[in-house]
Amino acid sequence: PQPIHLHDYQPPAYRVTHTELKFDLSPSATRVVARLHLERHPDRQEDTLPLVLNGEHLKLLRIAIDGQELEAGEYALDAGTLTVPDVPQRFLLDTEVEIDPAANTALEGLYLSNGMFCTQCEAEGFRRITYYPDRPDVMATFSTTVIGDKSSLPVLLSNGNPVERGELPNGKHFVTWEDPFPKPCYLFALVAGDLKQVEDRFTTMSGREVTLQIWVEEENLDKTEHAMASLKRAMKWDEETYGREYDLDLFMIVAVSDFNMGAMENKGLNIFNSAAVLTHPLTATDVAFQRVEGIVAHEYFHNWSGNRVTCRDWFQLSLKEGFTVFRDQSFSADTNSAPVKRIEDVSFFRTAQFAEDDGPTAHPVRPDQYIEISNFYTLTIYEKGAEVVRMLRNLLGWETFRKGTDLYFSRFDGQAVTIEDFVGCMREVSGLDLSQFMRWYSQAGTPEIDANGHYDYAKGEYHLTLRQRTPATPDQHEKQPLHIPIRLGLVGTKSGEDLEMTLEGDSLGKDTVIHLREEEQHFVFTDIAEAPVPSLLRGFSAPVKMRFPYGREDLAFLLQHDSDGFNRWDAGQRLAMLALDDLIAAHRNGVEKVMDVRVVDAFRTLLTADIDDKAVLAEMLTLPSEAYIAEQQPVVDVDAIHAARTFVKQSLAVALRDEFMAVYRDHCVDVPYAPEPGQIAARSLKNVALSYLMSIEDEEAMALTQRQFEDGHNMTDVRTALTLLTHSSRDDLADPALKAFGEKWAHDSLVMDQWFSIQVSRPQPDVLERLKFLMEHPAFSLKNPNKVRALIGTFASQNRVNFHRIDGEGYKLLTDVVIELNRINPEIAARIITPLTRWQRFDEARQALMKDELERIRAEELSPNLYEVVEKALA
Ligand code: BAL
Ligand code: ZN
Repeated sequence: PQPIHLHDYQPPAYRVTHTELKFDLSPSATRVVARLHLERHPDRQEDTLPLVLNGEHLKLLRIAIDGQELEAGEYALDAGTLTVPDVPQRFLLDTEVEIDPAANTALEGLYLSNGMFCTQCEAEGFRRITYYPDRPDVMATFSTTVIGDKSSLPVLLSNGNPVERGELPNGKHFVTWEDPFPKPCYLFALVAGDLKQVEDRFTTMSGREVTLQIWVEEENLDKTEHAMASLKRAMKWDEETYGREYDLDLFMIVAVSDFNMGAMENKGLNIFNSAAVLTHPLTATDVAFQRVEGIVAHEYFHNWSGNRVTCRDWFQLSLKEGFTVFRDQSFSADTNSAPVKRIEDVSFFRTAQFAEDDGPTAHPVRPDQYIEISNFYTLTIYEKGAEVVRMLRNLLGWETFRKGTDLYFSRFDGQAVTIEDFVGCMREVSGLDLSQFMRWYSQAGTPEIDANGHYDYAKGEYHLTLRQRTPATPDQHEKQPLHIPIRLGLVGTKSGEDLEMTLEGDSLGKDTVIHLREEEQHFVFTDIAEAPVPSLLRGFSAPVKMRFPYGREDLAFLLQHDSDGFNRWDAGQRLAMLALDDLIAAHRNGVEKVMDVRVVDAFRTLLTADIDDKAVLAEMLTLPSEAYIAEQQPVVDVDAIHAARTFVKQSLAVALRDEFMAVYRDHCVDVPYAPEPGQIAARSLKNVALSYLMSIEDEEAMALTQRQFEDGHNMTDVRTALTLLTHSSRDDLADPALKAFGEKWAHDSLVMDQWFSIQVSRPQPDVLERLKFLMEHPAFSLKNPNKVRALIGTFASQNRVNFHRIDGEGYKLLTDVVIELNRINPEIAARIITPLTRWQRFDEARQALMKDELERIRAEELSPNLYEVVEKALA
């Protein structure tokens, strides 16, 4: 397969103004009749241009132009295209194809999930439905008729509004849907099945009534309430925050069990992975409730940032995804605890996106080439893209940024545009020169800032030097300096307060942003009355690694005094990291491990201080994850990291046993479950405390954990308890609990996913055998992406000590699965392989084992998805 390049972009030769589709559904032989209203693109008036349409896995039955049937020699077919050399300037193209949804295990295009028909067309799935110019800059209105068996498929859905329905011979019926908003085909959707709905209404800001429907299988009707409430909150928030109103009379969400992504923003008919929409207190954790709220909002927000204004080409993917993630993050921050949302997002970002930037598939927020676009639904496009939009918001200030988004939505409504168009609006409304800022979109890799500072007592000045450098990434060896906004404060060591800052005569207040544009810059803050500790990169004001030679006392001081909640948390993480570094070294050198008392003291202060935001406190008490610690090491030593982290956790539990116990007992919420911030905070705090106590297998804690499991008040508490039991050495307690849980929830696929994850994340060495055994479990299937993620994904990405076993058995297992998935579902195969592609980060023995497995994959006949990833990994 050959890469596609951004610089080769050309407008399409022909565009579609209107698309008429008729589906006659049948599991193995669905007929799709398409009539495309085509015309030559005004910018492509070269003499002769063939009509080239995309199409894959289609059986062409008929083709006609303006009613004239084409003979065999008048068009050409290959595995990916249909070419008609000679067509008029404006014409009607009729085709009829047959497709096989039942055989479609890739879950792209039209496929069957649990007996229902559904679609996934982003990015390039529509070409598996009919011949079409499958690219986002071809936008058409759609009219879709769906025909199906009335008894097995009573519900027939597509985009827009239903305009006609009726009975047909042979027990069939039909519904016709009209979508008046021009859209690219990646936003097309169809669902047909035996579904039930819950319905609600929303009155928009201009007073229009919108019907809201969530369609699910009957047994899931009691799991839709939270998604519906989230949807209504999101609709209101987008009106109040961005002035965006919903535009159709009907908004539908459908839950499906087999889905590659989390969800999909098809116009008026969002299709969701059931895991991203269904919740019930007894089956979903607090984390799942919050995730559902965020994803429902994300897909809804796409109606403007993605659908009304879409991407010109797939290189611009972050135009809609980065912006929409920024919007959903802001919504969740406004709806829940803003500091905790930021901590969670950054904690995840610094672990996973930094690792992506540091690996063989590193790419810019706007890539300049790809082989398979579905490999680019990445943390860089989504999360780093969101950080770039966040920086823009901060550079412009909210009000000017909002003027920019208003301009963007009005100027480009109904169009397919580029990142320049978006940033151009921001430049226009602010007058700022954003030319250097644009490098954030084109330059891959994580910038590293080395900061140094000193206080000049005689002059009362604080001198801060910042140096930036972005390490080379596989396709980009030379890097340019970026425009990096750094929010900071100077915290007085005597007063514990933020100090007033003056820079070059300008009074900046106690919290300000300085702009690093050069490779190295020197900042002198004058009139600083006392020696400060700098609090740098407050709120994670730019997606960079900030290094400063903080001493442990400095960090303990910031942990107590920093006025920025995010940096207070970060100071705690840095302090724990220093202790962990020492212990990792001790483990490697076979030296006795000694716990740093400063960390113990800092934790004691946290546990006994009266901190209002319990959710932030829970985050502060959470040690950096093994994955995050690994990110900080030059060569990852999984065993030393695991041993050091376990030692810190156990030492804290021994030293602060009574404090943890008091926190646990004080935060047992005894009220009916609600996914509201106060309750969620209390549950997370008490469960963090319990996990410390269980790390030393405290007898009383063991009994409390068992009781928490048996009480079964809500899935958050039950899952925590079951995880702690399963991860303890007490198989005599864990095994009966796992058995009881597995039997109780055998009927609930999403709960069984949790049951799988809990078992394969346990640190004991028997986990590989357990995993193999679970792969034979009737509830497991390689065809279901959620199952693959729960069992294989959890093991490979979260059970680091066992996946990286020195006998290579963990690598072998993942490789075997990837090879099978290559045939079943290439998109999932190319994702699940990720941990194996990071071989450069490990010792030589593991590197060799991992590369051998990658070679074993390379020897297979690979899908373009895996080909691209494996070639990069082995380059
Ligand atoms: N557009 C793909 C799924 C999402 O990001 O919403
Ligand atoms: Zn999205």
